[in-house]
Amino acid sequence: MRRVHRTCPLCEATCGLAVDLDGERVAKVRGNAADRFSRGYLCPKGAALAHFDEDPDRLDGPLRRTGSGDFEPIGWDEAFDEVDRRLAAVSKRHGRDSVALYVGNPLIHSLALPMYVPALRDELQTRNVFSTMTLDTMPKSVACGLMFGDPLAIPVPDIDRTDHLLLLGANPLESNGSLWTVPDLPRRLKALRARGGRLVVVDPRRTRTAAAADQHVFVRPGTDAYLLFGLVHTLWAEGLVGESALPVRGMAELRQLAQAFPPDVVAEVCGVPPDIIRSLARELAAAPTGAVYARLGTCTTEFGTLTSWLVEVLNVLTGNLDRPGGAMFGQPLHALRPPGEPFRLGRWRSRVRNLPETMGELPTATLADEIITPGPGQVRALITIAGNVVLAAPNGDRVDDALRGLDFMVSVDPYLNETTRHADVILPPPRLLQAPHYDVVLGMRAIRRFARYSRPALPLPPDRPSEAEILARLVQIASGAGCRADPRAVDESLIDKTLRAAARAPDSPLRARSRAELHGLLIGENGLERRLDLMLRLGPFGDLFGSRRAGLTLQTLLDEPDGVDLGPLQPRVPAVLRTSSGCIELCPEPIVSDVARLRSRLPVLRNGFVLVGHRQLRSLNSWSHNVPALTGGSNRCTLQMNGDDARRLGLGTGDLARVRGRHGVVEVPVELSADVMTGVVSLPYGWGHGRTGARLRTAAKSPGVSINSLTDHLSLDPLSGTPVFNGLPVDVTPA
Ligand SMILES: Nc1nc2c(c(=O)[nH]1)N[C@H]1C(S)=C(S)[C@@H](COP(=O)(O)OP(=O)(O)OC[C@H]3O[C@@H](n4cnc5c(=O)[nH]c(N)nc54)[C@H](O)[C@@H]3O)O[C@H]1N2
Ligand SMILES: Nc1nc2c(c(=O)[nH]1)N[C@H]1C(S)=C(S)[C@@H](COP(=O)(O)OP(=O)(O)OC[C@H]3O[C@@H](n4cnc5c(=O)[nH]c(N)nc54)[C@H](O)[C@@H]3O)O[C@H]1N2
Ligand code: SF4
Ligand SMILES: [Mo]
Repeated sequence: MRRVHRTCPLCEATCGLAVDLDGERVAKVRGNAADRFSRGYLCPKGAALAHFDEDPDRLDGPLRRTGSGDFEPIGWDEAFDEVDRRLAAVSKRHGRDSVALYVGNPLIHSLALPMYVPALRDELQTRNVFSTMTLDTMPKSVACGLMFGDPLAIPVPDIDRTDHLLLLGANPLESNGSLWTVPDLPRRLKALRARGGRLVVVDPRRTRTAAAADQHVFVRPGTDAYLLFGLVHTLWAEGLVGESALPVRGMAELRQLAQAFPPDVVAEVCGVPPDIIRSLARELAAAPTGAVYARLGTCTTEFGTLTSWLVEVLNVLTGNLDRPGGAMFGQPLHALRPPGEPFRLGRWRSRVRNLPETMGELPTATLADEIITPGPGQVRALITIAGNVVLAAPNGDRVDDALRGLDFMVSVDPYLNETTRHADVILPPPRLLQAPHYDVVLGMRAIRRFARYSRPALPLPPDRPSEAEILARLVQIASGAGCRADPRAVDESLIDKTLRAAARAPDSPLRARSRAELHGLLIGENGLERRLDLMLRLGPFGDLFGSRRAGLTLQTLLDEPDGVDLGPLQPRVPAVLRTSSGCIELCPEPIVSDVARLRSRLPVLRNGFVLVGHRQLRSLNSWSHNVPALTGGSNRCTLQMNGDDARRLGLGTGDLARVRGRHGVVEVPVELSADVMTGVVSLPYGWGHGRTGARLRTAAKSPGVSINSLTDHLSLDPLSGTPVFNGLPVDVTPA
């Protein structure tokens, strides 16, 4: 028996776990009480980590699709050979843009993925890059990119020091936070209230988080932008906007824009009484410190970017942006890629629907169009990495059909699932406990300046490549070096590139040092660790190769398996700003134009049902339903609806309802719930496992339906290209 401490890779909370191993098997998973960040917290998914890890349906080697549509096991060399040959053939014949890339959500929980996917993108040189960002976070990135100049500069609520939290469209007591790395949120929320702070939740469902709040406000789905504009309007109308200590531009214009949205006018659209709107604004302004935070339920709506913008506008107007207890910019302990030019939207457009590029990507909602529509630049080959786009994308059934038409598809994924069943080759990463862990991405969203590194808890089986090696070999293939090239060369060349750039920076202490010397100083058992060491040494607290005394290196993290905690966040304006003006832009042009769209829809009130999604505590996107320990109980795919609505339709709990969206229909059992607003129905996201060809034996027993059989690939937030997953009109009848 031995115990290892490591990070849970399943959600954004990044809890520290204590895992007891009996040989190669997990005997017990506990929250690590000694962990400096999560202090012993563990949720049911973390407790089931061993079951994820030991799932017999996880693939233990590469698969190749045969002529008859079955899969056969093949060796790793053969698999990479096939990928090389077939990708090269497509690219040679049809050009670089004919190869597309789709990267899924586990990227943000991985060390290997964020370390190689950017290099893979660079080498592929295709415009057809897609990811979950345009199904999830892009509205935030666009709003913050335009306001702060950097799409990665997304503030997080400083929960441990705040007096007031206004949460919209987020249910962190079940999701454990998103774009907000905050382990042990239940305790932190309790502490907030115990010190006299206030929690207010705005959601069309009375969620677990809403039930734990001081106040829950029902809102009509998709209308938060109106509600928040009502708050902004109130702040000005009641003289609650102070002088900003921050460098801001556009105050007068903002005030002008808000005039069209008085509480009495917006109340009708968002279903929140004007008095409540005014009191939400007053309380936020009166609190000594406070933060507004809005997440998935508000991002994936018709006005997702405007809503995300208004959140930060409120944080600025109430003096809460960038101050302790307010909404603060995260500070990872490692160096990030140097920020480029100030953020710009739409540097190019998608071929078929002319949709704007954001952060170098095109909207995933148009992936199927790019595959289906003939013509120069048509996508004919697809690489998916850690993504289940068939269940994740709007109108997923259309994506499912589109994937059948590809000339070649390769997937890096542990499962043969709804998406990878279309692949010609599947390259499975090893078990979770065979992988190292460091939070490259989530470090940016953490509420403390914290980092933790875990080496693999278990060794790789012989001849099994790590996920880092799989990806490095794909980088080599994409670069034209071929499948036989040494994957370690990728790391060494990236290290070299980073060192050159670091030495070029004005007044860099590395200028006078030889690169060979610096290479020689890096520690680590492999290229991935050496790169991490480099990022830590060059980071804001790094040792700069001895130039900064007691600075961080990988060794510091290796010596502290319970994590290195450098304390709470500190104000970062103006250093964090990348706008060309050097100021916070309150009224960037693309936003102002979109406000006109918001205004023009003001009188529109919908009749009939609208659909929203939700997440479940014991479920993880689309890929946990195969874990027996997490199935059953509350973990079912049902249509939540209000009792009054259900009775009107003659539906009771357990009855089948037929739900019709613009492109598809599903039949699903109803669950009556007083917690859902009238006129709203809600399906959990991530279900719909009943497709032939997948190898998910447990999930297939209770497949549920996919909410994305109902959503619409044409219905997007125009600025970010993100689909309307929430607030979509649907038709509900008894089945
Ligand atoms: N247990 C668990 N945890 C997870 C995941 C999981 O699948 N399971 N997934 C992870 C991922 S990828 C993400 S992105 C995060 C998401 O985490 P959160 O951002 O917390 O999102 P959800 O839990 O989906 O909750 C969204 C809420 O928005 C509400 N909502 C819907 N429409 C509207 C609207 O128009 N306005 C408002 N104000 N509210 C609305 C819904 O009722 C729902 O309660 O969770 C992560 N954590
Ligand atoms: N209608 C509706 N649609 C939604 C949402 C919604 O709320 N409503 N939520 C959206 C959101 S927030 C998100 S993030 C997306 C998620 O979209 P995706 O990321 O495409 O979907 P996931 O279900 O997270 O699938 C993750 C995939 O990665 C694989 N995987 C797991 N771990 C690893 C690993 O370590 N390495 C590799 N290579 N693969 C791994 C899993 O087997 C699975 O195939 O869906 C979006 N779609
Ligand atoms: S909250 Fe998230 S990180 Fe923590 S144990 Fe649960 S799944 Fe893992
Ligand atoms: Mo997500």
